[in-house]
Amino acid sequence: MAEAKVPVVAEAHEVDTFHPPQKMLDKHPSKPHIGSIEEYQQLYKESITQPDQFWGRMARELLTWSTDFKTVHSGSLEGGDNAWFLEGQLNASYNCVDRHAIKDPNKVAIIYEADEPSDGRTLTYGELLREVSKTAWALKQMGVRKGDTVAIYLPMIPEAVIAFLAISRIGAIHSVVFAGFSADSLRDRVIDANSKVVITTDEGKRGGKLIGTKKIVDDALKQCPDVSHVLVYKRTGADVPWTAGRDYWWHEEVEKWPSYIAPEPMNSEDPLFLLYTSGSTGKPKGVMHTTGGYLLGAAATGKYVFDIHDGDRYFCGGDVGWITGHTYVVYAPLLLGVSTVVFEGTPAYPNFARYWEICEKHEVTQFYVAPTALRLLKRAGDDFVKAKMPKLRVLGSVGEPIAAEVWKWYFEVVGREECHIVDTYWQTETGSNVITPLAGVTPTKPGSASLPFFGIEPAIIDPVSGDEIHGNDVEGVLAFKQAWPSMARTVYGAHKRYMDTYLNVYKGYYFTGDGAGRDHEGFYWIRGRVDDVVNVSGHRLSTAEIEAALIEHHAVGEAAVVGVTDELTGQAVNAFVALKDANENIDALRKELILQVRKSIGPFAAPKAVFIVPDLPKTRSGKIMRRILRKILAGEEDQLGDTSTLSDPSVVQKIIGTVQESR
Ligand code: 6R9
Repeated sequence: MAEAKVPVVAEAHEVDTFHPPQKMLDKHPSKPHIGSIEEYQQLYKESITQPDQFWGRMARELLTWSTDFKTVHSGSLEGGDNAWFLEGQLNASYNCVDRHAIKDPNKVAIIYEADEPSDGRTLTYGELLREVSKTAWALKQMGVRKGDTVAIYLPMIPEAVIAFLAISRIGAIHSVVFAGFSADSLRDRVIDANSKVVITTDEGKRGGKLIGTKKIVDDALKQCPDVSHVLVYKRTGADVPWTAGRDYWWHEEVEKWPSYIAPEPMNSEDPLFLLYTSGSTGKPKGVMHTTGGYLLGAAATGKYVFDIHDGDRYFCGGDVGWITGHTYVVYAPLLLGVSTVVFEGTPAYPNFARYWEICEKHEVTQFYVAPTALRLLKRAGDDFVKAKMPKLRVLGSVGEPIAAEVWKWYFEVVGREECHIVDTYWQTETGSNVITPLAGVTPTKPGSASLPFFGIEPAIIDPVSGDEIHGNDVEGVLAFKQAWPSMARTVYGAHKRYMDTYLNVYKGYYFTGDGAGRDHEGFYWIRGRVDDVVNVSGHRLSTAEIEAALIEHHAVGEAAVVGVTDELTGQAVNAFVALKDANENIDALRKELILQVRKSIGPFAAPKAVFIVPDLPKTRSGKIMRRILRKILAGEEDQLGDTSTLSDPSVVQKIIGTVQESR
């Protein structure tokens, strides 16, 4: 194998380089797991040149196996058949719960911070084991067997975590659908994953508002004849419609069962979960993660990126409906046996101090959130950041690039220069952080995700030639050269799509879909997606999916959706729509189209602006030129380039007119 390129580390004298603050090290309960950047470089080198040795050791150190593995890794990126820890057997819920409950059943596992600040509670590891077991029995009783898929449509309550672990305890596969998705989206995901059981609540409660989760499930299931049971947790006590023989109350079911059920030993490569994510085509992909490799990625990044130590209280503000919640609300902290905060509310309720009050109240040690929330809180003003957070050591950022001024606000105002900022780059498909600083170790530059995690060998590729660009100070698209344990194994039911999206684009590499630069010191700077994916408030959306939703409206002939820069949400969705018939009431129609997207996908995907135009800019072969629309929205009409290849170049002026009129 080729000599590993160990990233060069920034010199101390550079103005824009921040080192782990001394005050963070002073308040550390012991010391960071990794002693120095040199130690990181040494371990990194081992992880790339001797991955089997490195990951074999990590897997035995961080996870408990009921049967040890013999083969660390097999398969290749070309073949798309990567497998880790073959012959090994383990159970996710045993690793997250039992092994800690046996040691200290009274240790707090879950800190539930309810929407109303006064309503929370805590669950110990002992209680979690009992709850998970009872729920696992209830699911078994409903006919769920090893290998079956169970859908979760739940708000951020402890029962969501219990559901994850109960499902994995009996060897079933969880498929979580974010509780902000519409009935149509839920239906599609339930059908695609073949889920037989759905777990939900009567209602959800978020930011003082009620969400009719059960009603949405009822709507979705009208077209899901294969769902036999719905398990409903009573969150608010609202009166909800009931389908006898299909719907069961959580509290009534679980109380029938014993407080222990043995965990099912699973093969390392057995699927642990599916999580649907958006790509460049209209149909969401069911990204599949397997047991051993995924759990190892979660545990290893929890330990080294966030520097989690025994006794820590970890607070990730992500929702369990997205990958960030899967890996960093549930798996990483529980695998490492610390307390995880499950927060039901929003950063703005009852006011903008909520996050920091939670950090103070529960003596949070690591806090992790998306820049979109930080932008909102920065704008609300520093007066809201009054809470005392003396235990806080690590502040994480995830989901989108963080602007330097937001980074600095996080560091100075929230962290009081006593915390290490970790800007963690990763994806649903990577399972866990892949380019990221290690807390207490890696020097950081605001806006850069810094250096690769263990086992990740980044490559910058020239998108035109498809060749890797070596050396520093280079720009291109980001790919990885080597397989890593927590990488997605397939797209459920569509392995060819998996190959074509990630592994066949550049042979021998995993393609991320992001543009990136590597600076003169080997630090990585993520530039954003190069495909038709937009990132709104850290939510990953497909423009094609939104277009498909718009076209469902009877009045729409054609639609084109683009992402535009937005101060608050990072990017915002803008839609251009050409009508079948010009005689429509434009204002009413705009509202209907926004509703259409809310209904087809969910409120978070709703376009911020809808432009009704006579036609879309298309090439003679009919391909929509979204690039031109982006330029017009950015006010760069003078940089449209050659428009003579359009089938009707005159539409451009008309679109410019419509956009300008609306401003
Ligand atoms: C974890 C998550 C993945 C996409 C990814 C990239 C963007 C994530 C980032 C970041 C810049 C970071 N992204 N982390 N961009 N800096 N630290 O968000 O997963 O929802 O699958 O989105 O998010 O564009 O490709 P997912």
